[in-house]
Amino acid sequence: MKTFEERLQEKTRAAEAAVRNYLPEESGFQKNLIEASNYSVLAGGKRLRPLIMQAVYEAFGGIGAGVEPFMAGLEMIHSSSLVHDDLPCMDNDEYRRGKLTTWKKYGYDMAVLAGDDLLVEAFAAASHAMELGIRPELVVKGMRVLAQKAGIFGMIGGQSVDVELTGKEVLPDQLDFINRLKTGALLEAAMMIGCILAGGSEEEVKEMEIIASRIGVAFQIRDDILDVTSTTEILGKPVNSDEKNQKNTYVFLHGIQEAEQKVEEYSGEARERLAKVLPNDTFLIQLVEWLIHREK
Ligand code: GRG
Repeated sequence: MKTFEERLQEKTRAAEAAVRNYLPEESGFQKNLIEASNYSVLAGGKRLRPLIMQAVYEAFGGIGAGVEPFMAGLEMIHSSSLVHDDLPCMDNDEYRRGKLTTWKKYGYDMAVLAGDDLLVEAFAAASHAMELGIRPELVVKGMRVLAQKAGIFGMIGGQSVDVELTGKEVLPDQLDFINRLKTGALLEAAMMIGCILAGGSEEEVKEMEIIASRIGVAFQIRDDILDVTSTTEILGKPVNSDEKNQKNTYVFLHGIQEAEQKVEEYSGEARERLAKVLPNDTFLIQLVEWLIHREK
């Protein structure tokens, strides 16, 4: 019997391979832009979103490679958000994952274009699911969720409120909204799409959305805690970045102790719901536990 760590490593490797499979060749007059895009995706990263998508797909009985194009697409969208998040007009960060951020390495202009490129190439990648045996109506459904969770009702919408409220007083409801959309929405996409492509019912997809939203908020609060308790060496990016950027975080509003309690509360609810909807799956429950106790 494999340990959780062995299964996690195996699934991370599978996610890594799926992502690499859909990256374009670096050639042509636009080679520099393609290099900048690929650099952003290949700079490291835990590959959480694609590995969660695949784990949910398998937990709902999905088999085969049909989920892989969506795994790659989702990771491209995640990478595009990190590229834009690091830009001088946003967080103005020079390091991520222990490497220079895309704009520091390729310039502000190329980084804006790389973020745009990854955002649209994600949908081109996802469309390949049709050739890999996923029914066309499920591919369209998956692509709709991908767009909705990335767009104004998802990650980009959450980021816009975060940007507007930076340096201003924020209400607890507003902060929850930001965390749920900015960070939670892509995790919702991961779990919902895994379920959709495996042929899950409307109710099951809805339940995945709720579970992922709780995991997403817990994940973001853990991120905020790490920003004040970890080190640059471990995180691969500057610590105390939220304070520098006058970011409203759960830690800033409520303190570390309450933030820790909130992480436990949200992740506990996610674990309970998972145990009900997927009683035979232990990996996802262990993954939630690992995610919220992660050190980077
Ligand atoms: C792409 C048009 C376009 C806009 C982007 C900047 C932006 C809009 C959104 C920001 C969203 C964001 C960066 C949220 C933070 C989410 C978060 C906690 C990311 C860290 O995720 P990990 O830990 O990172 O999975 P790794 O490095 O492991 O991939």
